Amino acid sequence: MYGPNNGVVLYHYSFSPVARRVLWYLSLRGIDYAECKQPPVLPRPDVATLGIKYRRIPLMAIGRDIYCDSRIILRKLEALFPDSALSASTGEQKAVEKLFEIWTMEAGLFPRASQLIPTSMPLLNDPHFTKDREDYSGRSWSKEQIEANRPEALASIRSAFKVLETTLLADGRDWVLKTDHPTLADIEAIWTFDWLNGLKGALPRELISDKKYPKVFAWIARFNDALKASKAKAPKPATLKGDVAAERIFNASFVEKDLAVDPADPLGLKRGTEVEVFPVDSGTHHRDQGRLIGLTEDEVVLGIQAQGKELHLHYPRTGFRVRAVAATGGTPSKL
Ligand SMILES: N[C@@H](CCC(=O)N[C@@H](CS)C(=O)NCC(=O)O)C(=O)O
Repeated sequence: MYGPNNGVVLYHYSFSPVARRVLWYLSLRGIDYAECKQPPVLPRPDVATLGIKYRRIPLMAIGRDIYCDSRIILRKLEALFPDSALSASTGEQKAVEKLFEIWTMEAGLFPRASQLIPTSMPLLNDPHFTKDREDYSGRSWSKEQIEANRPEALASIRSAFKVLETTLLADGRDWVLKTDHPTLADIEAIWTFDWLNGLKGALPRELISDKKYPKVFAWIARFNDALKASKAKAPKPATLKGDVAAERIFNASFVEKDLAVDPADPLGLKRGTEVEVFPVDSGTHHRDQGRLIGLTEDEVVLGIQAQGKELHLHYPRTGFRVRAVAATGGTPSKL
C-alpha cells in the first residue's frame, strides 16, 4: 500500500523516547516501513533536503505527505492502516487514550521527566549537545540548572507513578484498557515511565522502584515482553540513506487527497494564504512557511515547494501556531 514499505519513511534516532512511541506502534501492528536514521542534534541535512524547517524528531512520510509530531503520526497510522488498529473502541476508552496523550505531552509530564536526565550522562557533558538542546527547549541545560530542577521534577514524577499505581492499574489488570493485548492507550501512557526506568540514574530507587509501585513496574516489564514478541514477528525495517529516502518521497503520490480549509475556522484563514506554522512548546524558532491547504479542528496542512516539487506537511492543531505571514508583526500571546 502507498508504495515500497507501505510508503512509510520514519525519520528518527533510536534514543528518542518520543520516536519510540511510533516504533512501538509499528512493531505492535506489524506494519512494514522504512527508516532514515538521524543524528541527535542539528544539522539534519536529510530533513533540510525536503525543505522542512520543523526540527523535532520524529517525522514520518507516508507517500508524499509528511507528518510532523508523534501525535499526528499515530493518529494517521490508525486512519491510513485501519485493519486491526490498536485504538480503543468505546467512547470511554477513547477518552482515556486521549487524556493519557494530553497528560504526557501538553500537561508536561515528559518535560518534567527530561529534567531527570542524570548530569553524569556523557551527552550532558558535550557542549554541542547542550547548546543544541538550549535552542530546542529555550531553557538552560547547564548542570547547575539541571541539579536545581531535580527535586521538584522528582516530586512530580513520583506522584505520576502513584496515579497509575492507585487508579487504572490498581485492580491488577494487564493493560490500561483491560484488554488482552497492549493498545494505543498503553503506548500513550507508558512511554515517559518506560524511558525513565531505562535511563540509568534517573530514578532514585529508594523513592521509585518495583517495591513502591509494583503494578507500574510489572506493567512496564509486560509491555517490553509484548514488544519483544511482536518485534520478532514484524518485518525488519528498511534503512534508507537521506538521498534515497528523499527520492522515494518526491516520487510518491499524495495519500491524502481531500484536504480543505474550514471556512468557519476561528482564525479566519483562507485556503492558499501564505502562512507559517511552528510548535509553541519546543523547537519554536524553526518555522515552516507555505500555502495553507488544510485546516480542521485537529490538523494544519501546508503545501511547500522543495526541489521543484510540492510536499504536504501536516501538523496537529494543539501546541502549534499558524498565522498569515503578512501578519507576523504583532507579539503573539503565549498558549
Ligand atoms: N510533541 C512532539 C515532541 C517531540 C520531541 O520532543 N522530540 C524530541 C526528541 S525525544 C526532540 O525533537 N528533541 C530535539 C531534537 O531531536 O531535535 C512529538 O510528539 O513529536
